Amino acid sequence: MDYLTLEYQDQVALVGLNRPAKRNAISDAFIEELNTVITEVESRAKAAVIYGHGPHFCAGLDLAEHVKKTPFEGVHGSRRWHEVFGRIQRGKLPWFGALHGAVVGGGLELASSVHVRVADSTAFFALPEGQRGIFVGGGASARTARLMGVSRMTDLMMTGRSVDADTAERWGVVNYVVSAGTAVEEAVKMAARAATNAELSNYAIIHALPRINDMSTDDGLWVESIIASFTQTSPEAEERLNAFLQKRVGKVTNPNA
Ligand code: 1HE
Repeated sequence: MDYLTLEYQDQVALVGLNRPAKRNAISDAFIEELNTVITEVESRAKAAVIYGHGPHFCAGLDLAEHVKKTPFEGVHGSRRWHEVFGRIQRGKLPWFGALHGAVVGGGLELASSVHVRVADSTAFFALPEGQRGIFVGGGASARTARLMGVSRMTDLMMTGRSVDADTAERWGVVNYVVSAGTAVEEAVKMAARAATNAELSNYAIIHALPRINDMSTDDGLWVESIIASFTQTSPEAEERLNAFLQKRVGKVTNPNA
């Protein structure tokens, strides 16, 4: 592989963006390799972690390649990013992002496609498309705006400013902030835990929550009831419910204890 590394720790796949000399900037060939790796990961793992090699998570779109494209090639490129990132967001597995350094432009769009984001204290977030004379094209207007809100995204794009990991956490862009250099380790622990959930529950979480979020309350509640009933009648749910009732598995932990 030219742009990615792939290894497994038990049921967790670790996917590393591996073009550090160009700050993991994403070219057309890079996105195709990511697409291939997603297929491979879905066939072998129960959860995945994506992270960046080198000093940054990802500097976004490969601007050297992009500058030579026609507008129509630009549309196709954007639509391909949508397809590939969509396979992460609405695929078979929970994905965890381990973020450090620059998480900018298309790098933030990639990070917005995963399900849980863990940033270390070196991470910073920006959408410099306005300054580059372009617009977001890898899903930020739909995904990143849903995380941080349209007003904050407008601010980032208008002013070109960067925000740190604590601000990103306050804005709902990242779920956890951890100390420098520990994001991968923490994300792998969380992914390993998620890998032990019922596969059907993980699938429902990934697919139902964002869709219900886009529905009216009334439609959302109806869909929720169908999924609740569908999951609870599975043999795996019966086994897991009985395991709790027979005290064979642990209780929910109390964070104040
Ligand atoms: C790149 C790219 C890139 C770095 N495309 N080559 N993204 C941006 O506008 C972010 C542009 N990048 C930066 O602001 C900085 O590179 C970083 C803050 C991310 C990192 O800084 P630093 O000092 O660690 O690295 P550097 O010296 O700036 O970059 C090292 C090399 O990577 C250098 O190439 P070199 O041949 O001179 O060594 C850079 O040119 C190259 N490089 N970033 C191509 N993005 C689907 S739509 C999505 C739209 C977007 O993503 S727009 C935002 C693009």
